Amino acid sequence: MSKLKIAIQKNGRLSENSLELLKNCGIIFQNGGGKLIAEAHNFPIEILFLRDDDIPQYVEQGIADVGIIGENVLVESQKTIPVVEKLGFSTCRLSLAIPKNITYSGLTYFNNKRVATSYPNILSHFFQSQKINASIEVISGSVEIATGVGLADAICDIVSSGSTLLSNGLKEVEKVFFSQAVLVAKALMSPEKQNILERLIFRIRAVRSAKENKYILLNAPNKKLKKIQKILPGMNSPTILPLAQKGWSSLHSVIREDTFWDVIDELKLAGAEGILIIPIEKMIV
Ligand code: PRT
Ligand code: ZN
Repeated sequence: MSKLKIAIQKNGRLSENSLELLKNCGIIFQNGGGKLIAEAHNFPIEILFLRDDDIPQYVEQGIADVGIIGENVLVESQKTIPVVEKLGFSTCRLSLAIPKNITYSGLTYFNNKRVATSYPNILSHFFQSQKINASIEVISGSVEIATGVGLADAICDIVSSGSTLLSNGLKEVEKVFFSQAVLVAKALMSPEKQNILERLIFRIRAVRSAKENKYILLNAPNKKLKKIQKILPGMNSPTILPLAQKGWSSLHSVIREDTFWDVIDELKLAGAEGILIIPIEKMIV
């Protein structure tokens, strides 16, 4: 029976989340001891541990069938491999930054300037689209020190919290590209592998929906239920069960985690009591 080969980052900012995603999908495998390949015990999948920059090539050449990488690495690689699912973790942006004591006058500031980056393809595409004529200095690491040592007037690098820029005396002035981890797949796959991939994506979606949603239980007097239902943007109509106490009911529903904090006060005002919020293990919609 054929197995789907998935390439994930061996060691770095994508590794932990990639491993956790597979684990939450119920896929069990032995990891560690510097192994480069692991086989899952309970799902037809083989895991290849690679440097993230190598993953697009492995997938393009079909050595791996699918891979998890940042969109920044995918777009920079210029490989035409399709994204089959966005994964929502390792979010970051590629930004232009300049020394913080320089007054920024807008994008034209970059005309005739030297910009250091490890992302020459994304950056030159951006400059072209904005009709900016800058020279790009390609360096592979420690980009944030390039202005300090006189290699460049500005940098274009990955930003997440922004603290690396700050501690290097730089300020973010333009956001060039937004990135998150994505699942990429080779263009042509056997029907058998395609089927495994679809099963994997199904599980990934169930894991992600579960993370984004919470199960909510609350008690309320029957006469207040209508109002409470209006406040709750549940996935379907809520379940309402009578309580032992006459005239009261328990209401169960699913709520998005990010909207919960917005509606909690409203719910209490509307008469909800004993509100419980419970994590969902998996959610099939
Ligand atoms: O060894 P390998 O080649 O596999 O890994 P790598 O060193 O090339 O990449 P790695 O592990 O650093 O990052 C992998 C991916 O994580 C990137 O391609 C991005 O898609 C994503 N990601 C998310 C980040 C960050 N956040 C991030 N903050 N990648 C890098 N950074 C770095 C950035 O380069 C800068 O030095 O963190 C610093 C900025 O962070 P803040 O929080 O101070 O702004
Ligand atoms: Zn890398």
